[in-house]
Amino acid sequence: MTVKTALITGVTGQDGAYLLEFLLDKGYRVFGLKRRSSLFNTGRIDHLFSMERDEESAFNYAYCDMTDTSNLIRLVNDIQPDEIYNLAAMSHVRVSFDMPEYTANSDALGTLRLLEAIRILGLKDKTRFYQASSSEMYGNTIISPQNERTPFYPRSPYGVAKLYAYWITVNYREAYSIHASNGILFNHESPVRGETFVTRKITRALAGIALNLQHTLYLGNLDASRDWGHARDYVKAMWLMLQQDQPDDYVIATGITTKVREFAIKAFKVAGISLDFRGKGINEEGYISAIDKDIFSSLTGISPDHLKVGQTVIKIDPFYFRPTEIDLLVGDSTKAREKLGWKPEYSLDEMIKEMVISDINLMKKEYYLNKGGFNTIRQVEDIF
Ligand code: NAP
Ligand code: G4F
Repeated sequence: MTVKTALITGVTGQDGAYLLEFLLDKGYRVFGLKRRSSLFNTGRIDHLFSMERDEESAFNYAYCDMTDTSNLIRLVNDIQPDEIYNLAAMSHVRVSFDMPEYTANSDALGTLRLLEAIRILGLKDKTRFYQASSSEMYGNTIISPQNERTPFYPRSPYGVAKLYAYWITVNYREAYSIHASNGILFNHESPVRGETFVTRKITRALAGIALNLQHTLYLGNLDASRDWGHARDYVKAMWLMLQQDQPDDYVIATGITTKVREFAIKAFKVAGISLDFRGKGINEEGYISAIDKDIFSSLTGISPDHLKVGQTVIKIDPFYFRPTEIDLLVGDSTKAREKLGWKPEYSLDEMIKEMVISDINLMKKEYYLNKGGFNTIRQVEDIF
């Protein structure tokens, strides 16, 4: 049996880590592209990398940036991949308002550079291409739920850059017959989600509050609704798209949308803390309305004596509002379910529980490693 070779850009990110594990399980040889950074940035994938120098490893990585055309072409030529999964991106919507040009360069032109590599190197009949497109492209659409035929109306520099990447992928498919597919993925999360996305920010802050290491979680728009799935389910859909005879574009979503406020209520509930909300607008706050001591103690290993009913734990900080917001996203993944046979396995509640337990365990470890120094715990409100 011939072993397939895959190239993953963004292998150090959330999806890169889950996809790498998935492809290695399937017997692939995988090359991951990672950026040079002054600190280790491979925490999500270290367990998959062989530490033995003389061992023929199924997973190798090379340094590359999506803005570095010559290096991308050289690497695609060296690796001659059967499949490319283009996951690398400046993926934070709020940050894209601060770094619009860089976002366009890496997310939009970066995709073009990879497609050009396939074309210039004459790999169109060998290399299949997956583009990490995003539900952010739907933006302000009034149509709900969104499917493959819903018109796009992006609302951020990130969404606009992703829209270019989407269309250039379609164009290279039609113009040069490259097997290139777009996965239009709705939000997907996990215990290794970046700490500044709202779900992980909530579960991480909850862990801090439960362990008496943090007092308040500052959030932006509590009314935004998102269709949240689990990254482990979503990387399977990426692979399925590249196994089809014909390339195509697919929406990947759960079909269920939930407000940020509701996500926070569900997360705190896992730790036995009931949350309620009072006040309006920027004065709205989340407070503890009840505590189930048994659930709390069995999860954290400590008593909840430091928490009081009535105590405010969530406040609004307008800093987290976006110049243009997307109020509601919910996807219709009928096409993927029918053509790919894909469906999500995780429920939202299962995913939230996994994230909360993971963050409580992680924070306990971090706390003890830091010998209890309060200031050494990174405060989530200090970052986006
Ligand atoms: P993520 O955790 O932010 O990972 C992004 C990856 O891209 C990281 O490995 C990052 O490297 C790398 N990267 C960023 N800029 C780069 C550059 N200029 N050159 C090379 N590498 C670069 O994102 P994710 O959640 O895994 O998402 C994966 C992809 O799917 C992204 O393209 C994202 O836009 C898209 N997407 C995500 C979702 C979602 O809900 N998660 C939904 C739809 C689409 P470092 O580790 O060094 O930062
Ligand atoms: O978690 P978020 O930052 O994710 P967002 O903006 O939906 O983008 C994510 O999903 C996209 C798919 O649709 C991906 F393409 C993209 O790469 C990324 O993975 O914010 C979700 C919602 C927003 O409406 C935001 O305004 O939560 C709201 N929110 C409220 N308070 C907050 C906060 N978001 C963040 N990051 N931080 C807050 O304090």
